[in-house]
Amino acid sequence: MKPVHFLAFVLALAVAGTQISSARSTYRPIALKQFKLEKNAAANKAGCQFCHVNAFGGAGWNGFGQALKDQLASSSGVPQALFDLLKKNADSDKDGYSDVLEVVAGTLPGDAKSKPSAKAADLEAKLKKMGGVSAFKP
Ligand SMILES: [Ca+2]
Repeated sequence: MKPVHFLAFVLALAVAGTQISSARSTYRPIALKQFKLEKNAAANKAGCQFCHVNAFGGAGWNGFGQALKDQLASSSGVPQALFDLLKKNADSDKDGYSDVLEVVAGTLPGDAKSKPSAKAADLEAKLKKMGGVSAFKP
């Protein structure tokens, strides 16, 4: 590879890296803080797969990510959209646990393979103790 080609390659990688990290730096910290996700929670460790199919983000959203994209059209800003989405009490990945209960458990609401080990009734009791879905209000 000629030095000029190598330089172009490195530059392309840097631009791609910036684009990939831009969504992460915009949405991910908001969701982690708003959803009070602990560092060891599956949802925290999963990185971009909280919403994206791909671990590094980009096109391809899971059920929760697609629902968030749709919600962003009618909510004002990301935090409000996240809250409005949880209030719908939907089960984006159809694993039997609503998105809000998965947030309480720290699992991925858009990945049916990631689901809480606790019973839904126990998670609902925990959510109620937290003040209900309002615990995730921005
Ligand atoms: Ca679910």
